[in-house]
Amino acid sequence: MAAIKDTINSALEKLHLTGQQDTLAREPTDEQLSELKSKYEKGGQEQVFAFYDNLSTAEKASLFEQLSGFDVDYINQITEKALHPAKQESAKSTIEPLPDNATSSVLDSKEDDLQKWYDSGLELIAENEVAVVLMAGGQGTRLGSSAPKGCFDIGLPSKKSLFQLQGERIAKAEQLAKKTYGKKSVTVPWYVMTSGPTRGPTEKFFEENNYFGLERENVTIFEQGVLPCISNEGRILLESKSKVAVAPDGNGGLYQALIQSGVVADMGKRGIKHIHAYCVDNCLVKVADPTFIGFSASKNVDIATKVVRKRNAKESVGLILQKNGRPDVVEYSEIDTADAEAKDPKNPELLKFRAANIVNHYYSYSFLESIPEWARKLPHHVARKKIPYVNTDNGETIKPEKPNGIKLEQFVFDCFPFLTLDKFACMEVKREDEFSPLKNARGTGEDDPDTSKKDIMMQGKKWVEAAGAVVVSESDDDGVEVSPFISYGGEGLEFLKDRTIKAPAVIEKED
Ligand code: UD2
Repeated sequence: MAAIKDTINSALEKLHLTGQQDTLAREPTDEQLSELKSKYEKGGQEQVFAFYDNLSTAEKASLFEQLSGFDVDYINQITEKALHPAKQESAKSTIEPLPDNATSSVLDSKEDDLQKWYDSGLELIAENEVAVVLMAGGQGTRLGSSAPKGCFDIGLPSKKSLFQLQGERIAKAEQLAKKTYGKKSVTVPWYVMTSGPTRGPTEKFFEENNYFGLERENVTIFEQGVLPCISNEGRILLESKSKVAVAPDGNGGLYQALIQSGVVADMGKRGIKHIHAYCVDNCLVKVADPTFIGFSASKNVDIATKVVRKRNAKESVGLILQKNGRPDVVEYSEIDTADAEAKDPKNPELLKFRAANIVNHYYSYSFLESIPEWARKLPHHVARKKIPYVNTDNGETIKPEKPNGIKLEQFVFDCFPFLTLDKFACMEVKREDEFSPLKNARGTGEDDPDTSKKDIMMQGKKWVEAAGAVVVSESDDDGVEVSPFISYGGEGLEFLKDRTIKAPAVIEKED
């Protein structure tokens, strides 16, 4: 039998299959198979081999490869913690808003502080010390789109997608730094994290759009990991007789992925010191924001995060706060109502916890270098789901009516408590300038394509009016789209002084 397998494997090698997705997995030898089987049996997960003997050679090879990629003990350990969380800490963990010295607010910062942060951040970009990481592995379930969210056209006059807006803002930041600091060339590398379902379509979209004018070698698309879906009884579920049911491991999977994909190593080779990581669905995001980079670098922190004022107690945002004296975030899906609705004792008009997370984080390079020391300590959160699976007793595929299992995901902000408060900073920014997430399908009326489009058009209108132009429009909803190539944050629009602009309009040329 072993001889036949060797013949098959050498035949596969001769096929010279190229490309990651075409490489056929190799069928295991008998000893490889029995070694893996015993690991799963010891871990009480032997059901994943229920149909193995009747699979085709290719199916055996791909199931063997998939199962070899999992650490059964680690999966059992995180499953146990997820299904049977340790009793709540004896003293209910004390959550408090961040202390004033850990936060700064653009809303009430002095103009010269903001200018100082902007200038120093732009200089760091000019020194090629800044990189950008985009989290784009989420699937737009609530949006109702099957394509990756970054591809979404929110209906701007230019029809630009979120990815294009973000790519053009990077190009503009490079150009501003180059011009201001007289550099021959400036590069802000863009690392785009995708997941299994979003990788292919994202790569295709970037190719088709010629990387939005950026140099191909400065744009890296990498993939986050997956975790098996688990039954309510703690068993790994099969999606088919030859495939384990898996799901992306959450945006907290970013950290392992940054190491395993070689992104941190590449940043090191390029001399990167400051990293901006952000959420794909925020159409107003200031990618590689010089002010945020300068602010964070000046505080010499390992992590900084941008927040906006929470809209109301029910808004689906995490809350940046301190827990037991450490920076922390409580996700909207896990905060209890009393805390969400608590009022500020000094000002009952305001929510006590109002620093809303907007997935907009700064990291020092040295912090990302330390990922291997703590990545496995990052907790997993449980999402109870209806997960189609194969009944390993009779081979039947079941589409459950109610949640029959859990998906385990990590949250990107769960490493915040690994820091002491002096290595953490928080910058409050204006929601209208910096946060308009695309979460819901058109027509929802909140955080949907129409609110995204409107927020961009209103921002552009504010910019051109501040530059001295007059905007005329039939309806207040008509605004002005200003291309990122013309202005990053409202600067450089003097050429529009005394111009009359008929909205809706697009400003994409300096003529
Ligand atoms: C996120 C934040 C929440 C709040 C809200 C505001 C987390 C864990 N929660 O909630 O606190 O800030 O956004 O908009 O950050 N992603 C991946 N891989 C995954 C899952 C998500 O890359 O496996 C990316 C996703 O593409 C997006 C970002 O992470 O860029 C946030 O994901 P989401 O929109 O699903 O998170 P949401 O809205 O539940």
